[in-house]
Amino acid sequence: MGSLANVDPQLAELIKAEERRQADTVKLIPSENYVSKAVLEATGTVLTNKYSEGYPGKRYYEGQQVIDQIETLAVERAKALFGVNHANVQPYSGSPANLAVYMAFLQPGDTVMGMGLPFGGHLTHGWSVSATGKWFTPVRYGVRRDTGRIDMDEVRELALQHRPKLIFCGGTAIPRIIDFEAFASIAREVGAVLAADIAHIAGLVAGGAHPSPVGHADVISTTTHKTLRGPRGAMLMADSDEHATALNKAVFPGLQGGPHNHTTAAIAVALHEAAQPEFRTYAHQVVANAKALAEELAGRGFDLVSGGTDNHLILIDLTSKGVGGKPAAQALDRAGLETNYNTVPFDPRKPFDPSGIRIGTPSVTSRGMGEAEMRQIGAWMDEVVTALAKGDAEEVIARVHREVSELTSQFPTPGLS
Ligand code: DSN
Repeated sequence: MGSLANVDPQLAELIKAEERRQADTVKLIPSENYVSKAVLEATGTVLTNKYSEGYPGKRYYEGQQVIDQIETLAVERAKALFGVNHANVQPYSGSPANLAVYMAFLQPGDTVMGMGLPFGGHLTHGWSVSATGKWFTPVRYGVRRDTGRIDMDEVRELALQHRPKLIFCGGTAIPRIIDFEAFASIAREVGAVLAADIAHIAGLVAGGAHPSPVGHADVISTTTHKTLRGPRGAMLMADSDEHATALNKAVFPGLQGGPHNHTTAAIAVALHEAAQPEFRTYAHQVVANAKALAEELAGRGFDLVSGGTDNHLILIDLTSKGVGGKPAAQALDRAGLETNYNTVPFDPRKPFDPSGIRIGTPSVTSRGMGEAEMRQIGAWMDEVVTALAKGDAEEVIARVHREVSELTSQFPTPGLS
């Protein structure tokens, strides 16, 4: 930070403040993580100076002697880690990666089927405000009201009725195992391309803590910065040459220009880290922690969508607690517990003032916290939410914040401390 502090002390101080905030907070947002110092270092390198439109061995700019090796390394590591034949590490992030899937296999107006956003899907799976919902014809599946789980019978019925060209499985608020095999069988039956969006669970898949879509999905899309613990970026993977060729053309020149080479390098580092035995331990601990936290919350009367979790994520419907998701998330944040408010299935409230909060354990597990800490976090959440419901939370928030600070001071933040 030396030169940054000299050149732009104002910005340097803001970055320091964010470092302190991240260190002092129990980060429970399930799509976030702490990357290692090595990943951070790779991100902040001279690779940002280089244009490399094209792919290794076939570029539109000279001077690719090193960049080609870096991108090839990232691709080979992705292929080895996930056990796929092809990987593209150039998508700028999850949404552009998913757009590339449309560009590769659909024409404007074609039908796409994905999980509705309020049920746990993603904007780019055909939600109305997204280009994917405006420029394509979306069909949406959800979860059963009684179980909070995806209704595979409904998925099949909708697929048979609408004959989508593309089916997305995966999403942003799904606390249960995704049945890739069942989705693949439906996609085959209707002749659709199956895209598994594993952005949330990529690290769990890599670490053997969630079944893999490989061998079931035609295309696998993922961000690299969630459970996979890499830089902000994305990857597309496929087994067949035909699918891979279509995806590559869609990413470049279809949608993007030059890849962000500093990100590619950091992805390569993250993939190397995820291939180590410690990462398997990490992935399984993420799930064990989420289960412990879910159990604590359920025991304290919290209404968990689907009753619990199989992965890193817990979706809480706060209706029975008498508070909305937004005020709860704001109060928890002031107590040092960072969550995000979220719609829950069949939510009668609006997305910007929904009934739920979404939490997860990737970040706290990266700090080395275990089940005992999860139970403590569950207790704090209960204290804050209960006090908020009674309309008298200030004292509790202040006390919990002090206790949270004590806890976070015992668990170093990877990349920062
Ligand atoms: N914004 C991501 C998440 O929080 O799940 C999805 O794109």
